[in-house]
Amino acid sequence: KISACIFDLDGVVVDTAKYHYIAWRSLANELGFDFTKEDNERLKGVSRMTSLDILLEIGNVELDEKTKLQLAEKKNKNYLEYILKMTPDEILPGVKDFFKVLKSEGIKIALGSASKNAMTILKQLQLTDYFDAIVDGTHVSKAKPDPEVFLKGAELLGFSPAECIVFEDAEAGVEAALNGKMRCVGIGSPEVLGKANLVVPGFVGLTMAQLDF
Ligand code: B16
Ligand code: MG
Repeated sequence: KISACIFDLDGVVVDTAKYHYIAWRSLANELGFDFTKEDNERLKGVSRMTSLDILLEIGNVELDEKTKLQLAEKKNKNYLEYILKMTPDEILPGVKDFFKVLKSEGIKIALGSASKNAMTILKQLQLTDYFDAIVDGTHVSKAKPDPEVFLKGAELLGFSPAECIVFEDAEAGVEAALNGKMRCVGIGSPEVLGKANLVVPGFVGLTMAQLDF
């Protein structure tokens, strides 16, 4: 039985990865090295500070904590410029219809995102009201693949992990769901998300019957 669906944000509800990429690449260029789209794949689902560590490792740059915090803030300021221009048109195909189906079936909806900008993004997309519970990067101390973010979502809704299904686009996120003893639908390619109970390319045409696993 499904009582709740918990959604990752970046890569599941909206493609913010492209804006993260622009902002991280601009920081890398300022520091004197290149940052490719492939490099950017490594940052999906990863927290802001860990993303910066990965970026600096790629550029072979070592910095003290204070400078790192300043750079992370600089990147986020740049990223926010793009986020604040987002409109509901950028909601990924099929997501809103799927939310409506869940609502009509009485299934609760929660957010489980690593992003500290999640509230801003949901507001830009005019999706805030669909969520019965929101857990984001400001509420958790342990990053995915730790299940904290999803367990908190389930707890806020008052359901056990077995009653929840998580939707994730990142490998670490799929692992987080499974570590929390939740079922998981991978949004993306089976090569990357093979551990999920079901992998689909997106929400278009996804039916409740498919979630019966
Ligand atoms: P912020 P998700 C994650 O969101 C992104 O996938 C990841 O690339 C990003 O570094 C992280 O949020 C932190 O984002 O800098 O906005 O706090 O996929 O867990 O929704
Ligand atoms: Mg994601």
